[in-house]
Amino acid sequence: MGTTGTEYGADQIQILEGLEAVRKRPGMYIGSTSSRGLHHLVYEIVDNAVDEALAGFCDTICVTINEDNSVTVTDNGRGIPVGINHKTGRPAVEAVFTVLHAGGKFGGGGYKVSGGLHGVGASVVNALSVWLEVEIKREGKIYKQRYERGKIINNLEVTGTCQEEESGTKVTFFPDDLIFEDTIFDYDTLKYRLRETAFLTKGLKIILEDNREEKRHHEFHYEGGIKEFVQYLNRSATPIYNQIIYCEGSKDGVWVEVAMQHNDSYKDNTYSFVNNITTPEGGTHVVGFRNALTKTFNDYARKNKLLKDNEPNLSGEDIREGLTAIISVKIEEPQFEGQTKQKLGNSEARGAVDNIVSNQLEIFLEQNPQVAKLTVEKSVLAQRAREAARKARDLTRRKSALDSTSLPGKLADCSDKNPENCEIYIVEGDSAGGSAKTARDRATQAILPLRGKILNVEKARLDKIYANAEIKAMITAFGTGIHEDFDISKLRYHKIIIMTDADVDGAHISTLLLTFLYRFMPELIKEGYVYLAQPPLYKLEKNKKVWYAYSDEELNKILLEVGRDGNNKIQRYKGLGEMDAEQLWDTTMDPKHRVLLRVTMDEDTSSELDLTFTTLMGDKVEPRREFIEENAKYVQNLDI
Ligand code: TTJ
Repeated sequence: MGTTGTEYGADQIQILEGLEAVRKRPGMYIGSTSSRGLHHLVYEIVDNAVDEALAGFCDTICVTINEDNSVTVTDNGRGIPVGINHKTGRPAVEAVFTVLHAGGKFGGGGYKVSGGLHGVGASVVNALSVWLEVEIKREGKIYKQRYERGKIINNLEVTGTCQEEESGTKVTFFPDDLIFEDTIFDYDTLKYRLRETAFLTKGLKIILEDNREEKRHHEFHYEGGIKEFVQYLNRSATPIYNQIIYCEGSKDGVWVEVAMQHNDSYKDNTYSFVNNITTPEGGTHVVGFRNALTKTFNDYARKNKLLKDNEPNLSGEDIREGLTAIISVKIEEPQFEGQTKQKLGNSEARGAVDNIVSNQLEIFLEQNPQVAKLTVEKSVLAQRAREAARKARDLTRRKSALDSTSLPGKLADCSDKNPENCEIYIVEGDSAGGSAKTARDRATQAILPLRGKILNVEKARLDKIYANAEIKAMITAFGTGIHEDFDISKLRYHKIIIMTDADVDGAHISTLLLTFLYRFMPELIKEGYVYLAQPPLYKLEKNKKVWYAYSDEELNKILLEVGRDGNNKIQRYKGLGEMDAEQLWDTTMDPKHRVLLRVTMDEDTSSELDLTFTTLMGDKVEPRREFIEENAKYVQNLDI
């Protein structure tokens, strides 16, 4: 057997056709060819190593972004088997990288390999890489094989020796720029996801390293697993008791782990995972959890006279007010449902989670009556506030203040009634609002001026939020309604553009507005309807010619071009109000010249995004300072 060159038999031809299909329709296998799909490549490889950790044979995984932007994933597991498969006559490892496993995650169909929960992705990653190399340490030998765009370049060969007891797998791949729109890995995206993976796999150490220009390094290792995840998510909040409630067990082939703790905020902050993959749309596991929580707390409250006979039951929403929870299930053959295949469908998961949480939570509450008392008291307050909010909403609904039949007085609406053509500018302050009203294209651009700082929805209960004038004006103008009435098909503008001053106050107002949209109308962000306007920072005039600069770098570039001398008068804009209508139109509102940033969210790391808002908008100063320090360099990246 030679070490290079490969003879192709019928099996190999079939394999090549399989991987060719992946290259033809990559979206079917990794969701998309955007940056999200690119990062999926890393998760697909890492998942294989995580499976080895779940099987109990590996405790450390290293992920390195190399100088050339290739990525290396190493584990200290048993090493992928290298023995010859009797059927194919080829080493087992070869099949891992060249045989496409049935279906593929995003195309539907099963995707499980022997014992592991993930681990189909390696051949997909191989197909979508310019090159991929695997190195395996096993039984004193080091084995290596290389592939290019999925094709075997050389047979598996022994390249050296290692300690007999040493073992592990190392995979390096270079993503294909013929496939991906962008092949540059983002360190933070990997950081958030790998931290989450480490939380979900207690005891596993994950090391992340960036060896490109800017060297970075993180280590994630949580002996407490999801209990530490809940602590981490609550680190900017104020818990109402110290304990983390924890339940685990297995029933009908479903392994269940739940951790939770209430804080003094008003929102439900529950994240659910199936086989370490986030399920933003929930599913049967979440239904089972909610059932158990509502039933157990009500039973306890009745039995211990925390609720009187004449008082109504607490609703699920009441009990989940201020709850931070992680629901993690592991299941051999998960069925995903819904449009985006992100909702767990297996009915056995509902029963398993319900049963395990009910039994263990009941015992926990008996043993920790103080936790039960504090939670029930908070839930009763939530119940009253919810009732008040409902009355306020009903009242305003009757007065039709929240539907678009009576638009807010401050809104200067556009004349075009086709939402696809229409934009609404949400503008800070009346004076900037005035300029914007003069400047706008009346046919398609509506202006809604807001006065001063808007309400911080992280710190207010529902009744207060719905009573807030600025928030009511936005809801009415958008036309979508809110809460159970929300209907995105009624949206009156397909661009919602936040326009604030290019200074610290402006950034704060933008964040408050985004927080409101993220918490109350996340669909608007998910569907890509929300934008940030980019007003210029400087105006430069010379010989009657005008330039605008949107950053300091841009200003310097322009100065280099036109020459810096006494004849140009540079003007620094302190706010939108300093621009006259014509300048505002030219620089910020004219669809032909303006720069708009679309606000997007990465659902793969949504727990991190949530934490960003809690940290930025919450009460605690220290986590906020840390967050800003840690992210100061990256805040120009307005992708939230
Ligand atoms: C499979 O069952 C027999 C013993 O070895 C098991 C196995 O394949 N383990 C394994 C796979 N450990 N690590 C991997 C792996 C690691 C990386 C980084 C990438 C891939 C594709 C697999």
